[in-house]
Amino acid sequence: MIKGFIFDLDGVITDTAELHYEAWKKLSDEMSWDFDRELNEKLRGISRMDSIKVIMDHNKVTLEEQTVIDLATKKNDLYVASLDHMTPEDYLPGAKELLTHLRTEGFSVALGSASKNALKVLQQLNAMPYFDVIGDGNSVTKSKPEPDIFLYAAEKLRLPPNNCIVVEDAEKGIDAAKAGGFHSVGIGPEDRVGHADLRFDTMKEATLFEVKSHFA
Ligand code: B16
Ligand code: MG
Repeated sequence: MIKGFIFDLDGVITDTAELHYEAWKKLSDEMSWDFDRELNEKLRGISRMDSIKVIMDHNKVTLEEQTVIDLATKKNDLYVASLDHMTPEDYLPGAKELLTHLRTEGFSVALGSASKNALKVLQQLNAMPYFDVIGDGNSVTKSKPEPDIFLYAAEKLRLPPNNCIVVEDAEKGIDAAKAGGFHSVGIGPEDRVGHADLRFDTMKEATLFEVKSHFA
């Protein structure tokens, strides 16, 4: 029986992928690194340090660990500054409706994001009241595709994984949900999240009615 929902943030509640892209692009241009939207797609759902390593591998660059940390921090400063422009108008279509519906129907709801900036994003959106538990990039050390962030959120909700649905837009996020024994809803194309139990192209189609019909 489904009692709880665990939501990824970027790509599910709001589209911060573009802001991450702009910040990584600016850093890459400064470093004369190749970086485009195709490479940006590979960063979906993975941590900041894993992301910079993907970009460096792509460019066949090796640097001392402290330099890598400093560069990732520089990118983060650019990204965090861009979040100041985010407003409660910036939910992905359908996301606010689903969160509101879950509240009125009494489901437990958690966030399970890889981002260390999740609280700031939720505050900009005025989304805090929709969540009983916040799991973010500061809650666990092992990031997706490890299931730790979702297990953390489920434990705080006091629910076993098989009572929870994870809603994710990243391939590695669905991998993490499956590894933890969760039900999963994928948001995005078949070649990215086709391995989820249920898939929608966008959050707009992910209504509580549709989700409940599948998992009933
Ligand atoms: P930060 P999610 C992820 O969030 C993003 O999809 C990913 O692109 C980003 O690198 C990661 O958060 C870390 O973000 O640098 O803010 O800590 O999709 O798991 O909500
Ligand atoms: Mg995501």
